[in-house]
Amino acid sequence: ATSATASLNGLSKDDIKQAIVRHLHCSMGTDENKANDHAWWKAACAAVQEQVLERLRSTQKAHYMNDTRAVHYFSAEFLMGRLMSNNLHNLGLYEKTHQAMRELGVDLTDVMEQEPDMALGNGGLGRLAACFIDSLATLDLPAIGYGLHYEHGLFRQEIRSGAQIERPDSWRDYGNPWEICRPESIQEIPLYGYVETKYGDKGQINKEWHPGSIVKGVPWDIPVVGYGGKTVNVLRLWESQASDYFNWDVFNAGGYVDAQRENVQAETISKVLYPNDETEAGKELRLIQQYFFCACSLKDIIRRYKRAHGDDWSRFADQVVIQLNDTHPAIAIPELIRILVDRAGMDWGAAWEISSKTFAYTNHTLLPEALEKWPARMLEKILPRHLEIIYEINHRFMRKVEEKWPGDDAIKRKLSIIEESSEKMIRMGNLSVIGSFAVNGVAEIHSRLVKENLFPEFEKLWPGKLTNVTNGITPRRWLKACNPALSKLISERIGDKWPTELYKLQGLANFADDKEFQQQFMQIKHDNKVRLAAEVKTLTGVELDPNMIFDIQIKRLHEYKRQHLNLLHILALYRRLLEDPDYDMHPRAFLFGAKAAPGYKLAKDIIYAINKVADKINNDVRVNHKLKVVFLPNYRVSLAEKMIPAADISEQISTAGKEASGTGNMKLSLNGALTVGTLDGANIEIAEEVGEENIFIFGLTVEQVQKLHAGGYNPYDIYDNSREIKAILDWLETDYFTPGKPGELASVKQSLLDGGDPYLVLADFDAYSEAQQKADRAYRDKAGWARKAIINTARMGKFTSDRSIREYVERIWRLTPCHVE
Ligand code: 26Y
Repeated sequence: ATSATASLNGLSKDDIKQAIVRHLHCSMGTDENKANDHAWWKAACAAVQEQVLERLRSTQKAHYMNDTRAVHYFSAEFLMGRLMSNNLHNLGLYEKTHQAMRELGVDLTDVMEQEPDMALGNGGLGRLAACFIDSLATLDLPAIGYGLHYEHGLFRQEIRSGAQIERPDSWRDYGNPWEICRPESIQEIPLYGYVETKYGDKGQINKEWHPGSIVKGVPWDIPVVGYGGKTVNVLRLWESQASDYFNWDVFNAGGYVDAQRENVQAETISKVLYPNDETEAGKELRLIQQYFFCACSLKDIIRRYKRAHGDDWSRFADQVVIQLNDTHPAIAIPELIRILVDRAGMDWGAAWEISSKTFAYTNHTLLPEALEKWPARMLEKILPRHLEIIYEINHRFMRKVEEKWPGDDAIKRKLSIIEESSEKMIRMGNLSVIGSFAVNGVAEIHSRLVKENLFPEFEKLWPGKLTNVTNGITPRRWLKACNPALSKLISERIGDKWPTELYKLQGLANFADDKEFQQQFMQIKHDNKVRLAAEVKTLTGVELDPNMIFDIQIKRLHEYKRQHLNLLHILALYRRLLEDPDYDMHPRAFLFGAKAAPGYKLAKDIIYAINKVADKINNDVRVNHKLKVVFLPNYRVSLAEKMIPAADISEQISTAGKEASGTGNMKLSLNGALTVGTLDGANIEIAEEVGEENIFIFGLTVEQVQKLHAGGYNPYDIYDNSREIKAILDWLETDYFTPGKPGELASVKQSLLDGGDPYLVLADFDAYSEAQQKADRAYRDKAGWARKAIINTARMGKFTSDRSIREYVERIWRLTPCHVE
């Protein structure tokens, strides 16, 4: 066994073989001769799951016996991807299973391609949750992830004639072998209806919510295997079903209630993941989704707490900490208060004391359009009691604000949970800050901006409550599993402890100038490029020469992420090559992967423009030996795992101040890609780690961006004064890229001129072009580039999600590990 963990695992190759064949026979009802890859995959999963479930039982027993404090990670999204390879690696069974299957005449890598991605998330925030639960299990921390069991995850993207088409994602169509249904833990969740005020005999007021509708929450557990295979935590996802509950209140109250009554089609609640990120749609069903999974999860937590502590609530906040992944689960705050006040009969002060020591909140964005607000009217209809509770929280908070800033109504208006616009809105960010004991941003610069710009007065009210925890990624998935050749090379040089002690990678810096190591490192990169080129050929028909620079931008499509800046630069190169066939550049392939929110018109237009430009360039024999452009359809975790190991250049080019952190930037750099990036999010911290000679930083800083906007930025000034920019933008309006259909790409130009260029694409263009030229020159120095690439890998130790989790544990969660036998 090559891995350190493999020796910990008693299973032999023959045991694995037997288990797989047994499942082929007994679970799949087929045999070695008839089985196709899908059947092999299922049988192999079942064999692995046996191991997983045994460890799950020991873990749960250990947690129960120790009655440990645990973190409950509430997230509307968990972007898990595939689990097979990850579980095998974390159990230390990968090599043995690979051999076992080879002896059975099947190839494990082919078989693993059968697994659909678990795409229950949009992008960064959802993938972060997945990396975090991996680290929590690896660090033997008592933790549970809570979320929604969407029947359909993020849509599957097809590209037809260059345009994005959305198709439903069906990750469970043929059954998901990893999940376990737990009907014994079903919950009933109330919705709609009205609140009755009751007066007690001592003059006290009691509120009772008479719901108009009840839905059932059915939990599905996905085991989360820690590296080393000792702790197996769970991700518990709630599926909604119609309730057979007969609602007596509704029945007895008669006509009045009928008027209040609303029927949700219970099954629709967990049907589909909303494909928007960063723009809040304000849809009723989305609010119901949020409340549904929070209410189910809280009931689950309280049931478990009561099993150990009965009706004694005094230790609740010692045992339970709930992390809110953005404001999406913020409705859990009034829900807990409701349970404590209305159900447990606690007075407000005692309930607030508990609740405000239980919740902590992570902010992931400063973009105003991404800050969640719900119409008070909508809350009143769906969750009437919660609206009352929010008003009470706000009322008491406003008294505190009055004490601090007497008579200052402007500050009150700003800090209030309630926005008094034409339609009264509930600001979930404000609620989250007020209702939590800790608030964090996700990278240094982002946390500073949260403090200075988003919630400045909150910092004065509660000094120290706002902090930073820089994001991280799990090196198990994002290096060990996805880049096996590089992992092996690394282990040969520095030992095999790096997956859990990523700072050990700095040992590689000693070999940065070692010719043999450089050659091995770059050969692996080359082989990964060959493999990706084959995949690109299959998916798009485009042929890539692996000697080209592979320049990769993979992330959701957003104006602030500026895929169109990349596109403009590609057009500039194209034009330079047409004007001067000897234009000096190393051949380069630009690869994109991106999904656009289905309702985001300009984002879809940018995808269309990339595809049309790609078509033209790839078929233009004058340039296509030097320039290729590929848009890979249906970007997702499993595709990222193939693209990232093959990247030479990582595009991280958001407008400074807009990208909270980024995590793809870390994955690419870890795999030896060099970043072309702005001083934004975690790029700044990556630059600090790798040193300025190993990264291509360009563009406006946050302060310069603010100044430019304040001074009245006019993109026409740039357009009128730059021959190149003018030519490129005008080119987009012709029918050069869309023969016979001039104007099809005009919206991109339009957004950058009459649209005001809100993300300063034109303002950063020249600096970007220069940085790209530097990267091009640097690449031609083979040894120099190898050195830089090695240093990138060597300096990524900081960005393991284990480090992020340790910071959460020390500064926010205060957990102690619980070791499992
Ligand atoms: C309100 C709703 C429409 C919504 C849904 C999803 C709003 C936002 C999102 C997702 C946001 C997201 O993924 N943010 C990203 O979080 C990453 C992890 O912290 C960051 O690295 C990344 O910069 C940030 O854009």
